[in-house]
Amino acid sequence: MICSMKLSTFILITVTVISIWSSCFERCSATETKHWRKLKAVPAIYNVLDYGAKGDGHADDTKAFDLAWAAACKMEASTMVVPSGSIFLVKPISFSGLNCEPNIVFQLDGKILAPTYPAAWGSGTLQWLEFTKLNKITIKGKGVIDGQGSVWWNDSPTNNPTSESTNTTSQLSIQANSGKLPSTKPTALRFYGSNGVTVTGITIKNSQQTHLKFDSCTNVHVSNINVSSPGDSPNTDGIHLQNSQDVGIYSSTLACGDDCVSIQSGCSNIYVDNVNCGPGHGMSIGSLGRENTKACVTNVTIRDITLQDTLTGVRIKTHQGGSGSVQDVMFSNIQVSRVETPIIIDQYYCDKGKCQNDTSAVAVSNIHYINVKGTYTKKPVYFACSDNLPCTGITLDTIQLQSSSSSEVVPFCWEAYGELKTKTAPPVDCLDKGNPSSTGIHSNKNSCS
Ligand SMILES: *[C@@H]1O[C@H](CO)[C@@H](O)[C@H](O)[C@H]1NC(C)=O
Ligand SMILES: *[C@@H]1O[C@H](CO)[C@@H](O)[C@H](O)[C@H]1NC(C)=O
Ligand SMILES: *[C@@H]1O[C@H](CO)[C@@H](O)[C@H](O)[C@H]1NC(C)=O
Ligand SMILES: CC(=O)N[C@H]1CO[C@H](CO)[C@@H](O)[C@@H]1O
Repeated sequence: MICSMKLSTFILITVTVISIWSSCFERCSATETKHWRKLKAVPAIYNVLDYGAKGDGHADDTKAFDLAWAAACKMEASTMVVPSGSIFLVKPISFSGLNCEPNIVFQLDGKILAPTYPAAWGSGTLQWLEFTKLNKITIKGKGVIDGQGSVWWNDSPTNNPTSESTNTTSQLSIQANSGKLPSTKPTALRFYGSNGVTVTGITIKNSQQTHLKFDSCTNVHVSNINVSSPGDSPNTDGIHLQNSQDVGIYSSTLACGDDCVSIQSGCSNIYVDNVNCGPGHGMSIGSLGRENTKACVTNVTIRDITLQDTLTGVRIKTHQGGSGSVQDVMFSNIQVSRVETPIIIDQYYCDKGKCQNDTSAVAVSNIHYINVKGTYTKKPVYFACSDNLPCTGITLDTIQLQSSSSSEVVPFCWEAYGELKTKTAPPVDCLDKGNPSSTGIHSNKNSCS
C-alpha cells in the first residue's frame, strides 16, 4: 500500500516534470525557428555590383566596396561577394571590423585591380587592401588580387602607365595633375589585429611590395593560394608574418622577388606545409634584431617544401646588436633545385652597405634539419653564428646536397654547435660538437618568456 502510493506519487511527479519540460521545449524551439526564419528572410549576401560597382576595370569601385562592407559587417556570418567575370579598380581601402559582427566571408571570385596613378595613393600608405580588428574573417574564392606593382618597382617610380593598363583614359586624366608615386610601397593584402583568419583559393599577383601580411593575428589558416610576381621585383615577399601566433600555411605556390615566407619577431607556433617556392629568396626566419631590437620567435615547423632557383633554401637571419631568441625550429623534407645556399644561419645579416659590429645578438638554438635534398649553386651549408653567442643545438639528419656544377663546395661553420644524426653529403665536419664552454647568454636580454 505504502509502496504503491509511493509509486503513484513518483509517476505523477515524473509526468508533471516531463510535461513542463516538453511544453518549454516546444515554446523554445518555436521561437528559435521564428528567429531562424527571420535571419533567412534577409539574405546575408552583399554583392558589390548591388552597391554601385561597375566592374569594368576603369571606373573607381572603392565606394561600392565600402558600402557593401558596411552592410555585410552588420550581419553575423554574412558574405560580401566580389563576383567573377568583372574587374574592380579599388583604391587603398580598409575593411575594419570595429563594430562588426563576427564570421564574415569575403567571397572573391572576380579580379581586384590596384590603381597605378599617383593621386590614388596620396602621400603613401602601408597597405592597399586592409582587413583589421576582425573576429573570424574568411577570404575565399578563385579570384585575383592584382597590385599592378611594376610601376612601383623602379628605383624612382614615375607615373608611366603599365603595359597592362594602357587604355585608362580616366587614370591618365588624373595623372595629368599629379606627380610621382609615394616612396612607401604598399603591401597588397594585410590583416591586422584579427583572430581566426582564413585565406584560401585566391591568387595575389604583382604586389607593389609584400603580397600577403599578417600582423598581430592569431589562429591564421592559409591554404591553396598562389602568389606570383617576377623574381627581380624588389621586396615582394610572398607571405610575411609578424607578431602572430598559431599560423598554418598549407598547399600553396609562392613565386616572388623576395622571401617566399618571412617569419618575423613575435611569431610562435607556426606551421608551414606543402609549399612550392621559386623564384624568390627562400623560406626565412628574420631578419631579426634590426637596429638593436629584441626579437622572439619560437616553435616553427617548415616541412614538405620544394624550392627552385631561389637564393636560399631555409634561412635564419639576424642582425648584430639585436637580442631575444629564435628557438625550436624544424625544417623537414626540403627539396631544393639549383638553390644558391640551401641551409643557412646568418647572424651577421646586413642589408645595407655596412653594419656595425656588436657583441650582442639574437640567440639561436634548437634548430633541426631533417631530410634536406637536392642541388645547390654556391654553398650547401652556411652557419655564421655570433662570436659572443654561438648557435647551439643544431641537428642535421639525412642531408644530401650536390653541386649543380662540377665543383663541390665544403660547408662553412663559425661558432655553430650541434650534432650530426646521420652521415651527411657533403660531410658537415665543421659543426662543433656539444655545447660552447661559455654561452655568453645575457639572460635578460635574450630571454623571451
Ligand atoms: C599562379 O598565378 C600565375 C599568374 O596568374 C599563373 O601564371 C600560374 O600558373 C599560377 N600557378 C598556379 C600553380 O596556379
Ligand atoms: C608548436 O606549434 C604547433 C603548431 O605548429 C602546435 O601544434 C604545438 O602545440 C606547439 N607546441 C607548443 C609547445 O606550444
Ligand atoms: C667587423 O669585424 C670584422 C671581423 O673582425 C671586420 O673585418 C670588420 O671590418 C668589422 N666591421 C666594422 C664596421 O667595424
Ligand atoms: C577601347 C576601350 O576599351 N576603350 C575604353 C577605355 O576607357 C574608357 C574610360 O573608362 C572607356 O570609355 C572606353 O570605352
